[in-house]
Amino acid sequence: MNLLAQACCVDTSPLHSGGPVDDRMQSIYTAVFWSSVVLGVLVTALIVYAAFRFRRRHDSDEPRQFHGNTKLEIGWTILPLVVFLSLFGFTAANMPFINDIPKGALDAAAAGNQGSVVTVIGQQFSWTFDYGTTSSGKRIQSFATLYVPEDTDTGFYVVSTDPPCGTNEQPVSGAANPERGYAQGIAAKGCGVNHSWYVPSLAGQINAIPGQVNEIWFNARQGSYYGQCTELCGVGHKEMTFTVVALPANKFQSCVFGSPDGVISASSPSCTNGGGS
Ligand SMILES: [Cu+2]
Repeated sequence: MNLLAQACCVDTSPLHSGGPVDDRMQSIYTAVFWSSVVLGVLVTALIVYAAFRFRRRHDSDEPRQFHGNTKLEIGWTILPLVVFLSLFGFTAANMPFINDIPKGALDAAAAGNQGSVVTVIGQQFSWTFDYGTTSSGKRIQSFATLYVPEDTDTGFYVVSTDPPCGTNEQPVSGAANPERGYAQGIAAKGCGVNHSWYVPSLAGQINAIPGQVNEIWFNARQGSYYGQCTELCGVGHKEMTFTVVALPANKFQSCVFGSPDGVISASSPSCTNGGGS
C-alpha cells in the first residue's frame, strides 16, 4: 500500500533536480549515459558489420587478418582513451562544486543568515531537524519535515543518536560555531546506529554515524522534495522518510523562528508553499 502510494505520487528521481548541486550531478550523469549509449551502439554495429563482412565463406578460406594494422590499433587505443579522459576531466571539474561546502554555509553568524545551518539527527526510526535555539534557549526542531530558505546555500551537520542519549544535548565548548558545537555534543555521546541521509533531487547521500559529525550542503529552489534513509538501520528503516520544504526567505523565517516557544506548526500557512504565494 505504502509502496503503491509512493509509486504514484512521490518524485524520487534524481533526474528531477531541485537545485544547483543536483544540476551538476545530473550533467555528469547525462554525459556518462549518452557517451555509453553512443559507444555501445557503435561497438555493436562494428561487431555485427565485421562478423558479416569478414566472415569465412568457404572451409578452405582464411578470414582476413588485421594483426599488424597500425592505423586500426592506434585508433582503438586513442579513441577510448580520449572518451575516458574527457569524462574524467568533466567529473573532476564538477567535484569541487558538489563536495566543497560554500564559505559560511556551516556557520550561520558568518553567513549572516539565521537558519541556513541545520543539524540533521538520525534516530531509530525518524529524522529530527534542529535549527538552533530561541532567545530563551529552547531548541527549535521539526520532525520528518525539513524547512530551508529557497535559493540559499544551506549547510547540514549530520549526526546519529538514540535513547538514552537525546536531541537536546549540550553543545561542546570550543567548537568553531554554536551549530557545530551542538552537533558535536550529540556525536560525543556515541549513541545510535548508522543511517544515511539522502534527498535525491537536491544532493548526494551522507551517512549519519554515531560519534561523528558529517557535513553536506545544498541550495534548493522553491518546492517540496522527497528524502529517505538509505542505510538499512533496523526493522523500522522504511519509516525513515522525510520531506524537504524550500520556502521563500520571509516565510521560512516566520515558519521556523516565528514562534516564541520554538514550536514549528506544519499546518501554518507560513510553513507551506500552497496558496499562490
Ligand atoms: Cu535508516
